[in-house]
Amino acid sequence: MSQPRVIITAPVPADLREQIAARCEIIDVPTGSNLLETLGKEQLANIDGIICTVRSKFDESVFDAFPRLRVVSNFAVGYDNVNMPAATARNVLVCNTPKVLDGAVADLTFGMLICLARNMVNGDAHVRSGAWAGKGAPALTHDIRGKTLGLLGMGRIGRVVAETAKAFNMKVIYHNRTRNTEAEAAGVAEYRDRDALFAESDFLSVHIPLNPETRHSVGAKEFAAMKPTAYLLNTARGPVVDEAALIEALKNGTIAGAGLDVMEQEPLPASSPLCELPSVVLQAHVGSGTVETRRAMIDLAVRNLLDALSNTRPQAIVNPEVWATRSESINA
Ligand code: 8YV
Repeated sequence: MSQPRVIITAPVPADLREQIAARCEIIDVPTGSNLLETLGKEQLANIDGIICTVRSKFDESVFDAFPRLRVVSNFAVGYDNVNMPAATARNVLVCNTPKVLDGAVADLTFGMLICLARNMVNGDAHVRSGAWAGKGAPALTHDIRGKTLGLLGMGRIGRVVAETAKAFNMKVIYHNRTRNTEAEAAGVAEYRDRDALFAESDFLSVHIPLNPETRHSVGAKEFAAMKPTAYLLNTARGPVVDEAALIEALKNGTIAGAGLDVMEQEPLPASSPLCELPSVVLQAHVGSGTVETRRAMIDLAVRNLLDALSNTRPQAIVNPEVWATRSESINA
């Protein structure tokens, strides 16, 4: 039997690439390039699997071009780049990389939170410019201890952020579609309804996935409900926040500032009004961007791909119903 053919359009280290090459024929595609424009029709028709980043979009028309596709292994925990109903309807297994990045994303969330509360970006510029000698130290900033951190979303990442906040003696409140009674019982966070979450938080951190229901779900109404001294943090997905409304809220002083690792358009153009606002700390979608975490993510993504192609249940499946049908037909 011929080897499965797989597209690699994610950064795969040499040792893992060898593992794939031992069992599959590899077709390399530069990360983020349009698959349908890069590959010929015949090549597309013979692909069994793909390992990709969130920059590869899978809508109906893309799936239609891959009639043999059995697995999309996403090098990410988020899978908003994949039309899930379309994948499931075509029996394509979708895998992701949960858990291994929780700590790194929580750390970046806290890094931005402290940067904002202590005005560290401005502090750095103040020292570099020599203003310290002339004007003295910059204005006083604010404590984070004793303040309230509100988490919109209490999945795995939200939970690690909550635990981290406890080490800073913060009060943690959360809102989630389903209550996390385990986290509540462990004393990690108190539940609030959505309106109370926005009204009470000194820092409001977004940890929900992007889908049609959550797109722009944090907007003008939510900012108006927040304290004028409060900060927004987003390490989830840019389009969850209505960016135009956020820019307005920052300009008008409706809220005090924002820490953003994700934006509506990535890479963020330097011409964005966000780049002009001193109350904003910006990062380049690097929540999971540490050597250790990215290695753990790609280890898992490659394992997911190879398992799916050898009919072994992958560790992290987004649409287990596809696996159930597949294993039924294997065992029949
Ligand atoms: C990206 C992410 O995967 O995991 C996610 O959902 O958004 C990130 O960790 C990362 O940029 C690698 O592509």
